[in-house]
Amino acid sequence: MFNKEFEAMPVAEIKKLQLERLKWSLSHAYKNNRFYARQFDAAGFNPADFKSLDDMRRVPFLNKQNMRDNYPYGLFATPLKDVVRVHSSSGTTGNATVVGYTASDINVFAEVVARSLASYGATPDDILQVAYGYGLFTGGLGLHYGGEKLGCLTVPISGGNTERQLMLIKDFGTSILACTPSYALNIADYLEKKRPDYDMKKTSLRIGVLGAEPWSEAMRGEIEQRLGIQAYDIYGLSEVIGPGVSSECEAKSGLHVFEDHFYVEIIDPDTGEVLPEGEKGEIVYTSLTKQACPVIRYRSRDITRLYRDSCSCGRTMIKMEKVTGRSDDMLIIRGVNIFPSQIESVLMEVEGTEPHYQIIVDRSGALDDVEVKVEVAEDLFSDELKVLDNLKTKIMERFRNVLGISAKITLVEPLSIARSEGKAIRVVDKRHL
Ligand code: DLL
Repeated sequence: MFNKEFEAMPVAEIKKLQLERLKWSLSHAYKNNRFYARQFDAAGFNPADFKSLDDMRRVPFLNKQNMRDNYPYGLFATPLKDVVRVHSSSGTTGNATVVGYTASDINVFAEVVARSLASYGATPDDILQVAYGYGLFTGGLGLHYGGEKLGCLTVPISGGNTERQLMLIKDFGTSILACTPSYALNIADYLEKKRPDYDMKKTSLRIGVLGAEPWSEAMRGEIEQRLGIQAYDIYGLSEVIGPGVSSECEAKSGLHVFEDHFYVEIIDPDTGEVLPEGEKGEIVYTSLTKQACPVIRYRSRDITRLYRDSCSCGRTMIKMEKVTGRSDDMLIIRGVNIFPSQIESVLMEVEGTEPHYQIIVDRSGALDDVEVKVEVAEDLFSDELKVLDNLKTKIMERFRNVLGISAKITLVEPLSIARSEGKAIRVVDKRHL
């Protein structure tokens, strides 16, 4: 264990610590951030009256829209001079959510990732190849700082370029690969098709640190078998810190939430009612130690269950089940979070398109493919092919630049997308995750 004092703390003590830290975090947000002050006042909640964990029910929720409305720095609770880094999720437009970190927040971030790595059996002897994207996404730098904190030799290769990933695994003697599960499968496909001479089982690679998107037990089995590694789940979200909010251990039976830094509740996504331990619902997060960007009762939209068992690893921290679904329509495409509404607003900015479209997500091989069918204005459709081709390229470029995804664009005739009497079916997800 990287930090036994906390990871194996008796449950009663964890709860005591959480209560103390909640008092601090709630009053920090209230005193130092205008948005929280207004929210709490409107709900008639004063952190000074916060006496027990049950009082959490009186604290108002925070949602993604609140974060967007406060773009970029409106949810910061420290002066900008104390903020040393920002990350961001979902799109590169003004709709993105921006999160800030003080030096102490970065330290906590590195600590929870180091704990995660240690829980898969990583040690300072390991060589960690970080194939999550570096940049505003929390995956690359998050794993990087965690790897260094644990003392691993950390290789900042970032995502993509499979041939180079394979070369470094061999040349550097990489023992741990951190990437999305779909990229891990993509590597397996690549080896099969293009590099039958490369035997991953003969390399030093032994562990996969996989997350940032939902993946099933079946996928785990396939990755482990085809790459000859142990594959572990790492979970997190930028709003709360990034990767390392929770992590599997060698037992592979749920993810321990690092409860000394994050307070978790499960609510009914329709009513907001807190559900008893063990029931499935939406997981809600409150940060306990974050300075720059405290999150208070953040509605993640991720659906899971919380439970305590006596885990064979010795950790006492509560477990969450693998996240397999969301209570909103957010799509995760090759690790990039996208809402259909963002696709719609990109389309609507392009002249010649109609507000009728359908997003089809599928998986060919290991990676996600997106096709967007868009109806084209009547007068354009009868135009020459070149005009339509130009339109297609324009939409594709907008998708790449604004949303960060490559999509196949199919222009279709007016009225050819089925009209529905109720809600339009905007997304057809064929991935069966
Ligand atoms: O995906 C942080 C991360 C990076 C996690 C690298 C793990 C590894 P966001 O881009 O803000 O942050 O996306 C957060 O992704 O609310 C979940 O819906 C989904 N997600 C993240 N990890 C998992 C996982 C990063 N292990 C959103 N299983 C979250 C299922 C996951 N879903």
